[in-house]
Amino acid sequence: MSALNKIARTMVSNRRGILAADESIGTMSARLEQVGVEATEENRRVYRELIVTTPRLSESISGIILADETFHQKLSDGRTFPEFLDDIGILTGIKVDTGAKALAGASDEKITEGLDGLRERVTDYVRHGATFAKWRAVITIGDGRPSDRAVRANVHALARYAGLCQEGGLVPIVEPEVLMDGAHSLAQCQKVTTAALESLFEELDLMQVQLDGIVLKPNMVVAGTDSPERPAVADVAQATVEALRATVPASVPGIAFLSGGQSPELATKHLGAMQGLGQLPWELTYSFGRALVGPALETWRGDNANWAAAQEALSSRAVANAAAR
Ligand code: 5MM
Repeated sequence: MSALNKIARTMVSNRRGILAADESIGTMSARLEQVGVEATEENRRVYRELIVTTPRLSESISGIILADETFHQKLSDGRTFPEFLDDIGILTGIKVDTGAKALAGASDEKITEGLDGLRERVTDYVRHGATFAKWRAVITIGDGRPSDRAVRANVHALARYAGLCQEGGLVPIVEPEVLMDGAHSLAQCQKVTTAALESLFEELDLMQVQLDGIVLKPNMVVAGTDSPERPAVADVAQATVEALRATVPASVPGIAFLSGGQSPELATKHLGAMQGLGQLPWELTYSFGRALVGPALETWRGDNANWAAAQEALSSRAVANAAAR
C-alpha cells in the first residue's frame, strides 16, 4: 500500500468522514456576520477553536480541511491547529485553491485558480503538518451551461492540482461541484454530473494521477434549488450512485460528498440511503461544510455561554452522519 493510499483510506474508512472548515476569509466573515459576530481574524480563530475542540470529534471525523489563515493560527493553549489535530487523531487538510474566478469569454462560468507556486506551497504545508489537500471547481447548470470549455478548463486544473499534491506527498481531495443553484431537474443534474465526472477521470488519467491516492468530493445528484421537483430520498440516492457507478473507477478508495446547501438532516438521509444500494467498490462518506457546522454556528452566535451547546450541535451532526454510513 503506498503512503498516499494509506492516508486516503484513513480519510474515508471506519465510518468516519471529513469536516470542511476551510471557508475563505470572505465566506467565513459573511457567515459570522449573519449570526451577529464581528468578522475579525480573532473571531474566525475562536470559532475554529470551538469546532476543533468539540469533545470526541475524532470518533466520527477523520480529517478537517483548514483554510490558510487557520492553518497558521494557534489555539488558546499555544498549539497550532495542525499540531492540535495531530494530538487528537485527526488528519489536517488544507484548501490550496485561491478561489473561483470569472472564466474568460463566459459571463456566468468560473475557473478555479491557484496553480501558480503550488509546488512550493505543498512542500511548506507538508512541513507544517498537512496530509491532504482540497481544490474545489464549480460547475453551473443553466441556459447553455455548463459549456464544454468551462468543464474542460476546470477538470484540467483539478488534474494538475492533484498531480502536484501527490508529487509533494499530499492526498488531493478532488472536488468538482455541480451547484444546486437553478431550476434544473434531477435528471439534468445527473446528466451534467455524469459528464463532468467522465471528463474529470479522463484528465486525471492524462495527468497520470494515482487514483488510489485521491478522495473524490462530488455533489449529490439533486434537483435545483428553484426546481418545483422535490425528489424522494431514494431517488436522489439512486441517481447519485448511478452517476458514480458510470464514471468512478474502482481504484478510487473513497467518495466524500459535499452538502451543497442541503439541510443537514436531508444530506444525512441521502448519505444513508446510498449505503443500502448494493455492493459498491468505494467507501461513501461525507465531507460536509454547512451540513456539519451550520447548527453549531447558529447556536454559538459569538456568545461563549453557548460554547458547549454549540459543540453539542456539531457533535450530534457528526454522530448522525457516522451512523448513516
Ligand atoms: C467550507 O467551505 C468551502 C470553502 O468555500 P469558499 O472557498 O467558497 O469560502 C467549500 O469549498 C466547501 O468545502 C464545499 O463547498 C463543501 O461544503 P458544503 O457546505 O457544500 O458541504
